[in-house]
Amino acid sequence: MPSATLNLQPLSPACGAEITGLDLTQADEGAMQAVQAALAVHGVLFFRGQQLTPEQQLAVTRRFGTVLRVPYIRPMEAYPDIIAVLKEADERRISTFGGTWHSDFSFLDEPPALTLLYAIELPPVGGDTLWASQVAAYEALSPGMQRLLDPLRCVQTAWPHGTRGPGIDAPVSRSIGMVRGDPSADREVLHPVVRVHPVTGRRALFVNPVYSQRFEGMTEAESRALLQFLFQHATSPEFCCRLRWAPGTLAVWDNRCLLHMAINDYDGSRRLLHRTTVAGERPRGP
Ligand SMILES: O=C(O)CCC(=O)C(=O)O
Repeated sequence: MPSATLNLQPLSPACGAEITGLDLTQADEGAMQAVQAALAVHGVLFFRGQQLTPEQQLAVTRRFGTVLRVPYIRPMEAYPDIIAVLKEADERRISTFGGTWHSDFSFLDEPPALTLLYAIELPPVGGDTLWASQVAAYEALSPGMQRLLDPLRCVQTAWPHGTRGPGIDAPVSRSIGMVRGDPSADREVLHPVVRVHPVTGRRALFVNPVYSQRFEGMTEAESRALLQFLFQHATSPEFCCRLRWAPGTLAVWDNRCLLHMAINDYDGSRRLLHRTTVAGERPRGP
């Protein structure tokens, strides 16, 4: 199945495309190649109308690569490779999982390449998710700023995740079990500020306000102004797309070249999605 036969609708010029009429549990090798090619172009794909049991989601995840069992968040009891992203209707005025711009688990030595998020139960309105292309963000910078950033590395850590940024005053949803004291999360890892994508070869910004702490060899105070500029620049509206979920929507995104965040605007409603991840490689700079 050549890519021309995918029923694909881009959501914004920078990133995101919706695919209809494809049952991922039945897709043949040719269709999966077309999907991989579309993912390289759009960064995040939205497959409407899927019907996935946890086993089927794991099988679909395996079509994209090796399933990664992530640390730090308690998985579903029966499925150690799936996280239930849940906020209950009675969890009001509380921060939600992924409610600040981030790239998934960028504090790991080898952060996940892809994340698959499958919508099961949604608020009648709200609970959308945003993505921002970090290739577009990098390419919009001046040559002088690109030259400054290209050789830099940044300290990434999951500690003290949740104590900085917009969620600072709010307790994290009780429905998400964070495993504190996990040695793979509670430490510092150095990653390039500009990441070269292993498939496309394109350069992308690779810092985020949840996990990126300071530049290598600099203090937090010295790093702050430039990091703040990058966090703000990286999420400019023209680099973004926004998904309105429906039950049965599966989003697949590439953490190597996108940031994302969940919009926490649906107090009083239950929202449940199942999340799996595909293993990635150690980020490489220019
Ligand atoms: O719930 C969402 O929309 C996004 C959750 C998230 O940030 C994640 O799965 O990494």
